[in-house]
Amino acid sequence: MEFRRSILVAVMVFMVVGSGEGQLAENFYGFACPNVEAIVRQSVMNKISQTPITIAATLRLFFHDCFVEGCDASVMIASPNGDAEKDSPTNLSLAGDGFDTVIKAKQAVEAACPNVVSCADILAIAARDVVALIGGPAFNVELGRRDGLVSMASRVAGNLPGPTFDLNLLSSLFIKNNLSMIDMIALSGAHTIGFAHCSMFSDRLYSFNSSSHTDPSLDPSYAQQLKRVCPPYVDPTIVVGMDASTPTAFDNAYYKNLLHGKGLFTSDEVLFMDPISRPTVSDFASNSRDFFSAFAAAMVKLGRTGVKTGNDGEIRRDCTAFNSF
Ligand code: HEM
Ligand SMILES: *[C@@H]1O[C@H](CO)[C@@H](O)[C@H](O)[C@H]1NC(C)=O
Ligand SMILES: *[C@@H]1O[C@H](CO)[C@@H](O)[C@H](O)[C@H]1NC(C)=O
Ligand SMILES: CC(=O)N[C@H]1CO[C@H](CO)[C@@H](O)[C@@H]1O
Repeated sequence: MEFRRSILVAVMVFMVVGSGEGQLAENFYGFACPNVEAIVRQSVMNKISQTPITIAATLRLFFHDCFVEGCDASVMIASPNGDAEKDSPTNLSLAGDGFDTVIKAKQAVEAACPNVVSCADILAIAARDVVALIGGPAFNVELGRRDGLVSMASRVAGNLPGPTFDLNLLSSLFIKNNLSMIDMIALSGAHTIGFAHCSMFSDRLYSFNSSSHTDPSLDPSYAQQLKRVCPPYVDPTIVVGMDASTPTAFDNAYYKNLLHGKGLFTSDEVLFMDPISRPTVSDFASNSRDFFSAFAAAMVKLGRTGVKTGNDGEIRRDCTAFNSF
């Protein structure tokens, strides 16, 4: 009787563990690769010390990965035919340093624990680390993602937001990914760091509408400043800091700027212009703790988007290529 009961308990424990297999967990690699987070962090720090651009590049790469096919490192795939996700025109501006961060961290992880940690998880850890390393919120990252088997340029369009989006377009795209309007406003705060090419906002300076060339929601002196850096027919490689006041700090200045007509994209400024999202922008502008906790919570939710777990997908050996090829 005792014997049979212990078998029953063992079977039940097995079932609980078995059904949890399909979920993300903070200690997912606790047995298989206990130091994975320390290894990635060290690799990310080395990379940042070589090129600080790594920080913004890695954070943006995570977002683009998650919104297309889910957080499954599909964005990392390199195709000899130039038709993978990262080859889409919307990716034109993804900085190479984000890709390099994941490739280097994967190499460091493989040296310690071969074939157990996914590229998708390494990107999620690296994106969390870059935020904390420049003074943003620190938070625990959920793990257990598997790498995807699909990466197609043709599947990017419609899944990533554009800089001219209004609140409805932004909200509906984020809601499609199980992210609320507050998550969307908090994640947009990622634009407190990083750079944008002039072409991303030049319509606001030179061709807004038939009665006004300049977007009237832009602060006039900020518009003048942007026109100086981005004259018509500017060199397409010229970039502008997206946070006009503290471009290299992860802080709530992004929201303070919006209050003063200094959001770089329409999709930034609209968060303050629209009365529905304005109260959240005002809160984040006056209370950086509220911004930090909302940002951390939204990053965890972003990291759950369309994930493959359990036996889905694969653990890629090389982040830029499917195992089967
Ligand atoms: C809400 C809708 C969003 C829109 C319309 C948008 C659009 C853009 C655009 C057009 C750029 C400039 C690209 C370039 O010219 O090089 C950019 C840069 C950037 N975005 Fe977003 N983005 C959005 C949300 C996000 C989110 C959710 C994150 C991350 C959590 C993010 C992180 C970044 C970062 C860090 C950069 C700077 C990249 C660099 O300096 O290399 N963005 N974004
Ligand atoms: C141009 O934009 C301004 C500010 O948004 C608006 O008031 C005006 O009606 C627009 N004009 C046209 C012709 O669309
Ligand atoms: C959103 O959540 C639902 C319910 O948990 C889930 O079935 C769906 O896959 C999620 N969508 C994304 C894009 O993660
Ligand atoms: C980083 C990266 O791979 N960028 C590519 C994005 O897509 C364009 C083509 O649309 C490529 O030229 C870039 O190399």
